[in-house]
Amino acid sequence: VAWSDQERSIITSIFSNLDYNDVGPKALIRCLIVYPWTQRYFASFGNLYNADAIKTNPNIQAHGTKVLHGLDRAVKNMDDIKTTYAELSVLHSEKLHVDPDNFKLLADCLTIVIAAKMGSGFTPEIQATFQKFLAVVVSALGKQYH
Ligand code: HEG
Repeated sequence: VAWSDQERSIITSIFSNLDYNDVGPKALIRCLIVYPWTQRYFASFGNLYNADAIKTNPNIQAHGTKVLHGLDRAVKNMDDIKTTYAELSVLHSEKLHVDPDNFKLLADCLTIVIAAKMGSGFTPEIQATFQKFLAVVVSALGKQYH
């Protein structure tokens, strides 16, 4: 995947202005509520009984922040995202048995949360770059499935 200087600066700028503790949980919470079948992987996280329970579950909040920080590795290694995520892909495939279709769902929820935060600053050009970045991440996370 080739990245222009403009795309690199857009991605760096989005992540350097990100409130991880707010955006990470919001994206994961949205994914679990909008696509309830994604809840099945979090059975050990406690009460996910309804939207309120999901929103206030501290394990979900902590995990949302952790997943968002997981994207830092892609930001720092934009030229080799596939290798960067090889191990994480194996973990999601062989240990967690997460259906890889779900990566796209979480990525879309993250885009929506960031769009809502950036408002009119989330221009079509910025959306194009952000979605390209997430598409590469989603593909890399799915690479070790067979
Ligand atoms: Mg995954 C663990 C990142 C999507 C379910 N996820 C993790 C971990 C990271 C991560 C960094 C911790 C790994 C470790 O402990 O070594 N996850 C990550 C990214 C993305 C993603 C970057 C996509 C953008 N994860 C994802 C999706 C699901 C899921 C879509 C399920 C719907 N992840 C999952 C579970 C765990 C992790 C169940 C283990 C949680 C735990 O038991 O603590």
